[in-house]
Amino acid sequence: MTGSLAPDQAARYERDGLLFPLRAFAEAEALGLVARVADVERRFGDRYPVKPLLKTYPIYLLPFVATLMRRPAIVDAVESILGPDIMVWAAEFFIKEPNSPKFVSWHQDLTYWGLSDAAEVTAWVALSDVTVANGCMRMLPGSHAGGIVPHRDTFAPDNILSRGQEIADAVDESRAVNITLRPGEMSLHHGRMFHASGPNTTDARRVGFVVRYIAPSMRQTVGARDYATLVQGEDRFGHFVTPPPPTEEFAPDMVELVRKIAADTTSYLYATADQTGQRDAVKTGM
Ligand SMILES: O=C(O)CCC(=O)C(=O)O
Repeated sequence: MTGSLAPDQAARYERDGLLFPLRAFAEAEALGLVARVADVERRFGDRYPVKPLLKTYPIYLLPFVATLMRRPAIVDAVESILGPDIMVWAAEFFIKEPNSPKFVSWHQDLTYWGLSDAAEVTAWVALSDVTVANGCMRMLPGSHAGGIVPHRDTFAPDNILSRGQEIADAVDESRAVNITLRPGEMSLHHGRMFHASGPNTTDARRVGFVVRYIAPSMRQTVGARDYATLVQGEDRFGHFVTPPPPTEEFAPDMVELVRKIAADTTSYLYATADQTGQRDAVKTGM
């Protein structure tokens, strides 16, 4: 396999379903991005529900995000796992506000995405310092090796996940690893990895830049249409619609496009939801 991971790192990823810490950005750049995200919120917050949009569709609204997801330090590591042809299915800013009770319950990412296979890897890049106290992710090494286990929806108010989904059976947390990261470091995790994260008990924001990379052979099996952007190599399948990259911040036509994408993706993200009333507001706030 090509890419930047050393053979022992690639073997560890295959065995554990996770790998960290790897350097994605310099520390100063990562901290600068925390400020940049806050600046976007300040400038557009009176016109758009910026926070949910940063959580769901920043790659279509902010040119700098469309650039960040192509950074060789990230994509080259992903290449060692997915091979040379790589698309971005989604990217999001995962923010936990200071002293926030918001948490993420134990779940497996691929449970609700309607994708045909497991050729997916998440790069979770810490922009701020990410610690146990501010709600780092916790993962269960090796849990990716089984299938998708049953989940149930809770729609718990403090759960950040779109439907408050959680693994239905008890998770053996005694084996969990805390994914603590310095600004600019990243972890990689498999789409079937059992993972969760706790509240932010500190006075500072916890900010993660999270990119979901897939192989172009993946397909949407539940929704009618799905979206992804080629960031390296070739797409020999054409399974995804590729929107144009954003050329300016929050361009009105791209905001419209995001509304359409949100409507399309809601059909698979909530296809089996126990409650459906909160859908659109939960996803984009629009
Ligand atoms: O950022 C978090 O706390 C959780 C992120 C997560 O669940 C994911 O990236 O799959």
